[in-house]
Amino acid sequence: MAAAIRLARRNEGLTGTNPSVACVLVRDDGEGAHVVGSGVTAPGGRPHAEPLALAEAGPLARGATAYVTLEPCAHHGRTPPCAQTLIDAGVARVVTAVTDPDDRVNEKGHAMLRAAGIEVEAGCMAREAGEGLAAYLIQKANNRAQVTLKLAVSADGFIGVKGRGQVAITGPVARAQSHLMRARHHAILVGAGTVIGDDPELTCRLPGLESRSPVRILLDPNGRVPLTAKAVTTAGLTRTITVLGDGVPETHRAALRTQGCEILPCEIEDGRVALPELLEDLAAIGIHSVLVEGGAKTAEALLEEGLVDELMLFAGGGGIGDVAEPIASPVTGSHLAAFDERETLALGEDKLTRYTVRRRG
Ligand code: AOF
Ligand code: ZN
Repeated sequence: MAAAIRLARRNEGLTGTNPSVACVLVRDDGEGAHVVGSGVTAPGGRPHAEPLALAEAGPLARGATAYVTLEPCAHHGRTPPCAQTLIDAGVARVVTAVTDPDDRVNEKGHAMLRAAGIEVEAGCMAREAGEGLAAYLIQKANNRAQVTLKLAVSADGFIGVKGRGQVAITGPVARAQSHLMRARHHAILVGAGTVIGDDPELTCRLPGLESRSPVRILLDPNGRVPLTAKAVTTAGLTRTITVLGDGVPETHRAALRTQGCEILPCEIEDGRVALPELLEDLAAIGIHSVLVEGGAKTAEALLEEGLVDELMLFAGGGGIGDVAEPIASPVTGSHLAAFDERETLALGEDKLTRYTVRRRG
């Protein structure tokens, strides 16, 4: 199952509204267990993982064990149900991690397999697989996009310096890791202040993964982002959505559209974008995961409203606070108390600690 969970990560962000699921087929003919086929949900969401793994295994699927990160589907879509495909291939045992909350499935896949005499073991490594499926599960349960908040914090507790644009806090290995995070999300989101101050490109620039740049979402309730911002001028190359309040004049909207930006209207609360509604609107247009990269106010608002599902804290080795106006990290101890610490990675001179929110109920 651990191998299947790793394989599923490969197409994260590429499968549209369908989750990226993986299936690994293992058999043991007395000489030790070995993999005879594996598959991951194809880009765009179809084919599903199971038929791909079964096609690779061919006749060797008969009598094998299938490890699947999500319960096999039970519905007739464009293809027959995966549970039926596994039955027809003669698989002996099916081990799954997460039950599919889709109404058309939700234990029906498991039931179909059991009714056909297949041994089913559900819930194997459910937590680990659930982290990879978080965008799908949160959209199903809460009807909103999943939120990962990424912050780079200096050794003295700051995330930047006012008026100084992009300040180097972490090194090249951490930067590569953050670009990998971009590739795995449907969208990357920043506030207007970050666009104005840093003029970031917000693309994935890892060699070979350039095509996996996520959609860019610019929160700009008052229409402050200049038409000369890189994220606007390159909207023809990378899909860019500007989130605007009602008060933004039509001339500015038209100019953004001419540059290739899409416009998403938003509700405003206390002068700021109403975030829960925005995340619902994003889910409704098929954007199920959002990586938030700045700035401090957007991060703080998401934390305060309990909308952060995963927190990625990069810790730089050096200090930057020895200047006039350093910007303090918005993450407080009481915010952190709502999260479970998962792991810490060493990335060159820097560290990355990953936290996931403790689910209520
Ligand atoms: C699987 N294996 O690899 C995936 C599954 O529109 P369809 O027909 O592709 O169905 C989408 C649903 O299929 C989706 O909501 C989820 O329930 C399931 N995803 N199931 O057996 C897979 N990606
Ligand atoms: Zn399926």
